[in-house]
Amino acid sequence: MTKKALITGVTGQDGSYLAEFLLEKGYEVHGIKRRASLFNTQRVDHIYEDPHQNKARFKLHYGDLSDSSNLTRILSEVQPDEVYNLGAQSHVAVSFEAPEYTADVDAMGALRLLEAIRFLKMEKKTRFYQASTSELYGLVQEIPQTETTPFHPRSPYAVAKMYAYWITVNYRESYGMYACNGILFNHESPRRGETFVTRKITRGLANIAMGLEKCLYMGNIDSLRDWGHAKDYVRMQWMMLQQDTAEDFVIATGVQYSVREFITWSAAELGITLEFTGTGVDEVATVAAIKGDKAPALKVGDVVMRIDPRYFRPAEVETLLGNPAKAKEKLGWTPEITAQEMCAEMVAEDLKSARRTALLNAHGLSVPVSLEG
Ligand code: NDP
Ligand code: GDR
Repeated sequence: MTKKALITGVTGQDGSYLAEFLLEKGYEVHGIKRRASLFNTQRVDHIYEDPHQNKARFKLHYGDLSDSSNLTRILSEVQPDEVYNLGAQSHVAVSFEAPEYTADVDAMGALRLLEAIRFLKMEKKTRFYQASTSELYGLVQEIPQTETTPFHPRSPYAVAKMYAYWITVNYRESYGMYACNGILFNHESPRRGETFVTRKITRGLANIAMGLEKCLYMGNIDSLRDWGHAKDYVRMQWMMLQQDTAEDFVIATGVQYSVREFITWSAAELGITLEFTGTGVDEVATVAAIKGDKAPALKVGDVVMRIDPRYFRPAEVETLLGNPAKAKEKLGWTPEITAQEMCAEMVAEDLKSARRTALLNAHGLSVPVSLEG
């Protein structure tokens, strides 16, 4: 029998990699996409199959985590063996601007799915994965963080995700559901949203190298993160649903770097050596040397990064470092792609795209570049 999976957030970074992974494993994959005024399926267009063909194994449904009736109907129609709840307002800084919406989607959305599974009496059939997060640790109580480290969330996003974490545990304990949390540390890829810090840096520097932008404006570059590759992390999401009993796992690399280091690596991928001078809001990064021809628009002495306090958060998570020992020991999982390899892949993809835009511009086909975020 072909297994069926339902993915919320299928149009996002993780959703797209997970859909590819499950299709390769032979699953029939159903995804929930939101109605938008423009196409929002770019990350999954390459696996889209014409629904007019009987054999299509990848199917999209309109829906929203704020709409219980819609979620209940989709669950009832699809009858999935596995539900991956990846949908969320996932931007920490934005959650300070839209806290109520974030709570509705990120906290109540998880409850709506769990309750729909129970209402439909699918709790013995359907396994549930909740996309939990290292942001739960917030003001960290222990280094490195494990499955037993106490939580201290530091944003409306993290507080909402804390509700989702506990309601998942609660449905497991109350109704015997196979429901589990993956406590995932930051994971990135060329498909990462453009306003998260890694992608903002790789895309911004690639654009600057090609003369499409002048300068990167950053927030707290002293922030420390444990960055992995999304491809490695979606494999683990699936593994967590294949065990005999449901358990929660930390997924991390166990290595930590600063945002400043990520900027330095990204610049190095473009042949640029940066010099950081000044402190606090006056810190800048200047081009100290250039090798090769990847950054034709730059010269030594150009300032390519400044600090803009607009990107500081009302409460910051200064440091995160995970200990994935349980995942290694119980599931045999180890990440395969290092943060530096991932950075190189992201810069290469963003440089390709910047070159394409620069080429079009050179031929008079002016293409605006989005700079907000
Ligand atoms: P993305 O922001 O790339 O994707 C989020 C997805 O959720 C998108 O498909 C988005 O749709 C969808 N979505 C947003 N709001 C709603 C809504 N109201 N109803 C239904 N769907 C909605 O996130 P990632 O792929 O990076 O992350 C996946 C999940 O994992 C998220 O829950 C995130 O909070 C969590 N997480 C992520 C980590 C990371 O480092 N990436 C680490 C730990 C946890 P649209 O495309 O239309 O915007
Ligand atoms: P995070 O990711 O908040 O950890 O949440 P993000 O990449 O947004 O920030 C990481 C760190 O970089 C600092 N920073 C900046 N961040 C952004 N976005 N833009 C900037 O200009 C900037 N300058 C410095 C931030 O302050 C922060 O310390 C991500 C999301 O994917 C969540 O959904 C997920 O749960 C967690 O990772 C784990």
